[in-house]
Parts: sequence; structure tokens; C-alpha cells
Amino acid sequence: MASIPHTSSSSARQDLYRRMDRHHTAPLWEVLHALIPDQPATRCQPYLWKYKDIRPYIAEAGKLITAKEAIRRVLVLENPGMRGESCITQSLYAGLQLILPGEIAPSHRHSQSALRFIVEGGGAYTAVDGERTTMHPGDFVITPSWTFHDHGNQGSEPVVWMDGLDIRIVELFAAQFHEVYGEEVQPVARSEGAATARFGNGLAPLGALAPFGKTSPIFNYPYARSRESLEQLSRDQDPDPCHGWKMQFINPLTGGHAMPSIAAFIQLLPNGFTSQPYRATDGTIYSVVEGGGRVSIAEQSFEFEPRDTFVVPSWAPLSFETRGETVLFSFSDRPGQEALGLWREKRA
Ligand code: 1HN
Repeated sequence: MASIPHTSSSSARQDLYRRMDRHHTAPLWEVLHALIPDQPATRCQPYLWKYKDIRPYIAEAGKLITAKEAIRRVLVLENPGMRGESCITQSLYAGLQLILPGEIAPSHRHSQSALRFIVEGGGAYTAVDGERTTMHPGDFVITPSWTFHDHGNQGSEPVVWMDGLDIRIVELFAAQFHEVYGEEVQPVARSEGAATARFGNGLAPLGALAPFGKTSPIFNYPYARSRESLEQLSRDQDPDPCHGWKMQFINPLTGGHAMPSIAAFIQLLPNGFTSQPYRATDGTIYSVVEGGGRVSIAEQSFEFEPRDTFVVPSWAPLSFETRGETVLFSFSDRPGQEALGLWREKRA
């Protein structure tokens, strides 16, 4: 039999590691288990941000800095397990942005894609590549990658929305680009509603190219229409035991997710509903639109009411108990996981 090298002593190993280290090499066997854990390991923790608690800080920020000076006046929702990293899950960023009547958030573009979910107030607009859309609570609005965008509030009330961006995903690929537009506000090139007229009525102009590449050509999915779809769906079929009635926002040109890096969903849960536990590998951010109740996420549970935001880490068992008919908006990094063949789900 060939001789088997006897196990070297711990100090001999440490000595080897020190010498290896100087040459920028390291022993895999010391880190192998941490590199490929048996199941999802994440620094993302379950958490719920109570809107009532944060709203006063948003208002105070509104007095201390203008939207113009801040560029974007946003309170970043920092996951408790990743403080200082500007992220709500390991892959996604979320924040609450305030724009006051008369204010402008200047035009720029970046390779990161963004979504807006309107939480409070109406009448502000966002402009994307020459087209403005007026936003109302519950609207899901997309800023596609590398499109110039600016926001303005021509209404009479403060407007707050949740931003969701794929910042960490773009950073992982080191594919970040950013450019400031020459002027504060980009010129309006089309009438309001043009994108919906062209692509949002089950129609598309003959021979039309996708104006935003892999992102949906519809950039505002109004709440009135999402709510109507949920209502109608709930009349004709039983709720799913885990999700209630849940729908995904789609790109009408592909039938796939509305954004290439972020999936967005809207769901209705009946009053007094206790959902079956569910887990999936896409860590998900929820914004409460209507109703309320209690959500259990892994070992923790939180009371929720409209305008609260909560985060469910990858693979954390999730279940709901509702008080009142409840509507939840949510978004996650599911499209990337699906594209790579990684996405998994499990029902209890
Ligand atoms: C951004 O451009 C917006 O355009 C919001 O409203 C939040 C967070 C980080 C980087 C860019 C916006 C952002 C952002």
C-alpha cells in the first residue's frame, strides 16, 4: 500500500497557511462548509418597518434637505443583519422617498433598474425617457435600466413611495454606470398615457421594438387595475392556501416578469385567513396596501398595517393571519434565480 501522509500538526498547518498567505493563496478545506452550506445562509434578517414610526423622520428630512440638494431624498431601509450596507436583502435595495409639492428630483440615468411603489399621497409624476406618468397610492412604476428619469410633485400633498433597486446585483457583476442629464428636467416627448396606449391594452403597434429592451414597455401599472383583477379573481376561484390570490406583474411583450432583475407581485388575502407556511429562495420585500394582521417569518412575528414594509429572507418560512381583507405588494430577485436555474420553493 502507498504510504498515507500522517496528519500534520495544527502548528505545521498554521505555518503553511502563513507562508501561503503571502502568495495570496488560502486553504479551501478551512472554508469549504461555509462556501457551500446545506441550505440558504444569509445575513438578511426578518424585519418590519412600521410606517408610523418612520413617517416623522421622513417629514423631518423634508424640512432639513430639499429633494434637489439630496438628489433623491430617501430613508434607506437597512436590514438589521447588514447595517451600513444600504440593502434590505443581500441582492436588493429598498428605501422610502419623499417629494414635497413643488419639488423636483433631477434627471439622471443608471444601469441599476428601479421600481416605485406609491405608499402615500398622489399627484407626483415620474418621467422616463420623455414620458411622464402621474402616480397614485398602490401604483407600481418601473424605471428601466439606463433610462433618464426625474420626478416632480405638481400636486398639493407630500408623496412617499418605496424604491426598490437591483443595486447589489449590478454591483456583483461590476456593471454599474451612472450619468447626469444636462438639465434638471428632461423634455416631455410624448403625451401622458402613451406607453399604456401602445402596450397596455392587449395591443402593440405593428413592428414595434421593445422600447426598454428586457424591461416591460408599460412603466405604470395603476393600482385601480391591479385591485380590479384581484377582486375579479377572488370571485371565481378559491384562494391558494399559501398565497391567497396572488398575481405577478408581467411584461406584455414576453409574458415574463415586468423587469429582468426584479419580480413584482400583488396579492389579496381574505379576512380571517390563516395561510399555510411557505418558503422560497427569493428573499422578498412586502409593502402593505390594505387590511392588516400578523405575519410570521422564521422564528419572528410582526403585526402589520397599511404602509408598513417587511422583509422575508431567502428560505424563511412565511405565514399570514389576516384581520380584514388584505392586499400586499411584494418584490424579489426571482427573475435572476430563475434564469440561472436556482429558484426553489416549498410548501409546508
Ligand atoms: C435613484 O436613482 C432613485 O431615481 C431612488 O428615484 C433611489 C437609490 C440608490 C441609487 C439611485 C430615483 C436610489 C437611486
